[in-house]
Amino acid sequence: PQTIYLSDYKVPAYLVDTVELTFELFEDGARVHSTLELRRNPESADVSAPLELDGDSLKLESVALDGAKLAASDYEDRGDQLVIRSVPDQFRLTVVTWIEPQNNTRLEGLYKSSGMFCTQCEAEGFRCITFFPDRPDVMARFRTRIEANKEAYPILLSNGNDVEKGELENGRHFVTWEDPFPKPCYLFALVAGDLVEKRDSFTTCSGRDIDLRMYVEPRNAEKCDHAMDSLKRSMRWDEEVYGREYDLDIFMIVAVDDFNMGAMENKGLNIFNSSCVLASQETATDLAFQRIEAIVAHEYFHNWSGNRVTCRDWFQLSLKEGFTVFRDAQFSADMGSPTVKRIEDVTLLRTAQFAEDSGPMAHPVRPASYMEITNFYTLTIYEKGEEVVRMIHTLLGPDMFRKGSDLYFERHDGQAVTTDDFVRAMEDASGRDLSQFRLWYEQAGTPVLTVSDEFDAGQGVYRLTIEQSIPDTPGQTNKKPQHIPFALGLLGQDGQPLALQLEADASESPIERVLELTDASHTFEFHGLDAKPVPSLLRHFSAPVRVRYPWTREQLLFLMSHDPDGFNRWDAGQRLAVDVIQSLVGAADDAEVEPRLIEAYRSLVSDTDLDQALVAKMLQLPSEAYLIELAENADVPAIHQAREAVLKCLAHALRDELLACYQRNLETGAYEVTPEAIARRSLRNTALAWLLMINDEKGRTMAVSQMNDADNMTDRMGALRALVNSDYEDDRRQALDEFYNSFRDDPQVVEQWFSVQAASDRAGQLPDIRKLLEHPAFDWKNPNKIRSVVGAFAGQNLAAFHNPDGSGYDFLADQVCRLDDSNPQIAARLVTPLTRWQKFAPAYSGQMKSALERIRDKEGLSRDVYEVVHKSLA
Ligand code: HT7
Ligand code: ZN
Repeated sequence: PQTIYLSDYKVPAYLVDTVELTFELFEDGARVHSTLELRRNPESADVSAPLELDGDSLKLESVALDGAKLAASDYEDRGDQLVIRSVPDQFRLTVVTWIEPQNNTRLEGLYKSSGMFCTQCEAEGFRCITFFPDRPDVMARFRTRIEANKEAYPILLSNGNDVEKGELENGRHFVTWEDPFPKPCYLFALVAGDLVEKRDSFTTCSGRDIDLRMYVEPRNAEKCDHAMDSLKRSMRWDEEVYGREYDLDIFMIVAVDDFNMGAMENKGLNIFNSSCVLASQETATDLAFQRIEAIVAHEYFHNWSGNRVTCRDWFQLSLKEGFTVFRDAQFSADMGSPTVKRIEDVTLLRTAQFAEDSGPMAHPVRPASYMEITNFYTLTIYEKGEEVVRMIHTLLGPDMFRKGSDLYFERHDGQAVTTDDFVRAMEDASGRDLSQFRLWYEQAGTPVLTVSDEFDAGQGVYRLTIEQSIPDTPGQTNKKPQHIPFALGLLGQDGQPLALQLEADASESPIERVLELTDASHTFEFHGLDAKPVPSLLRHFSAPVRVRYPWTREQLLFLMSHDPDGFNRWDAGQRLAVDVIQSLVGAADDAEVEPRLIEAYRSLVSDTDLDQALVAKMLQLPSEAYLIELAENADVPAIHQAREAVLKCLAHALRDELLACYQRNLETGAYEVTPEAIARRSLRNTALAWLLMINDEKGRTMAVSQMNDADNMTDRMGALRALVNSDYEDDRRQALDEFYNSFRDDPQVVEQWFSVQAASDRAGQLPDIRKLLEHPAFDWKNPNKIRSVVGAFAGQNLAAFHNPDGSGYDFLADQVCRLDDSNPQIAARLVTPLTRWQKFAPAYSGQMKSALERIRDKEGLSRDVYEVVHKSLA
């Protein structure tokens, strides 16, 4: 496959002003008539360039130029391109293609899901519908007519406003949609199906009434309220916090079961994976409720950060994704607890993005090259991209940041731009120089900050030295120092925050500062101190970096109970738990667990004064995935064992407190999705899980009755998960059977049922996983089912996946090869756990590498999987 380079970017040779599409939808395929008004781009240097339109899996039926049908010799159909050498400066081109949505298992372009037609065009799916300059810097106005059988497809949707509808012969009907906003073709969408409509409305800040509509399969009609409420909250928030008003008269959301990712921000017609939009108290967990709110917000926010201002090319993907993730994170923080939201985001970043950034697929937030763009919808583009925007926010402060975002939207409305344009708007609005900061977009790898300190008692000066280095990543060495905002505070021996008096800035002594690191090494001197303070470093995780500081366990325990920054309190607890678990890896079974850790957890479980949502987070031990990320030559079964030993030791020692915690947090009133209620459910389900880890009989009785009596999925799933992860085999089997029988008709719940087993080292050994793949509810064409079994096994059931006999790796390689033909995007994502082979102890890494080599040698390997596997083996 060919590599595409950012440095080769050229403006498009032709622009498209308008697109008129007619879709004739049938059971055995679809005919697409496309009429484009094209003209040469005056900005293109190539004045005699042929017209080249992208295509993929299209059957070309005819081509006409300004109404005259072209002979086959007038154009060249290369399969992936339609080339017409001789065209006037301005012309109308009509192309008719035949496609087969019913056979489209890649789920790119137009495809069928549960009997409905739907589309996914980002990044390069539009070329699977018709020949077109499929690149985001070609923006056109779309008019779309959809024709289909009325009984089977009563609902026909596309972007914009419906301007015409009517009956046709043979029981068919049509609807025409017009989108007044020019857009790139990746934002095009079409849906046709037998769907129920849920309506609501929203009055914008300028008094316009927007028609809000959700379309779902009839069986999901009662699962729309949460998404609709989330949408209205998002619309209001974007007006209040960013001054962004919605622009069309209609905003539509459609739920589809078969979808490669979470959702898609098509203009005025967002399409969602059912699992990311449908919720009811009985079927969705708190986590799902929160995720739905965040994703609905994310897609809605794209209307400005992505649609009104879009990307010039796909190297700029983080322009829209990083900024929009930042916006949705701010929104979620405002809707719930900012500290808890930050903890969740940093957990993901440190566990998964740091792993990506130190692995063979490491790439900058603005990559310089790619083979297959769908491989670049990564944690680096999204999550690290968010952190980069967050750092700009930290450096500029909220008011200047808002000025910068206003300027960005005003300056670039209707344009396709670059990350550099974004940074320039921030600079121009604030007067700050962000030239060094731009390196965050260019250099891959997670910076390492090595911190050392000393106290000069004679002068009362505390000296803090911070050195930065950025590790080599594929294709990048000898990196330059980056501009890093480093928030910190100092605590006195009594736990009180100290005034931070820097010599250079003696007039001010705040208790928290954001230091700006720009050189390879800095030393900061804090004056006026009586004794050596305890540093609280990188508060709020003010930059996506690793901090190395020789923490003592005393310091961490101190910070855990005194740091006024909730995030750093949690982080101190995590560091302490990591230290304790690491010290037990490979140790004897009866090795002592740090008693001070047990006492710290005892205070936490019994603490009713601290924010209970924070307590619930602090009680979670660092995950196996995070422990692996921190390790060199990771031995997963040994890490698993050490972590479990700590967990069991805590559960034994704190049994009484856990029982009390469970009782204290039992629900009394009606089910609510508020931060307080979520924290209560989290605490009692953590208590339950721990009690079952030690086969506590009382815990077992509580779990069985909670499983039967729960009025919501969080509690039912909490009890099921606890039983599944216990040694009570009969209860486990019975609970799983009962759960399945109660929810067998609900695909979103069945997915949860699959993943709770696949992720469990008790219920998800390889023979169990194979049985799940044979289960009647499993479907190889449905990405959610694949993720809930194969993805959960390889990504969460780490001890089973890393079975020393290599069977887990072979299994994954088999599934990747199997999926490579039908859905290469999903296949390429599933490979991820194998790509990290160099992280593991030799007994594992050799076998992981062999599994990758076997995938590499598969005949007809897709470009998607080829890129991931070859880069991993390079
Ligand atoms: N912008 C959307 C990206 C997306 C996507 C990309 C590749 C293949 C399938 C896809 N479905 C959606 C999602 C988002 O970030 O909002
Ligand atoms: Zn997005």
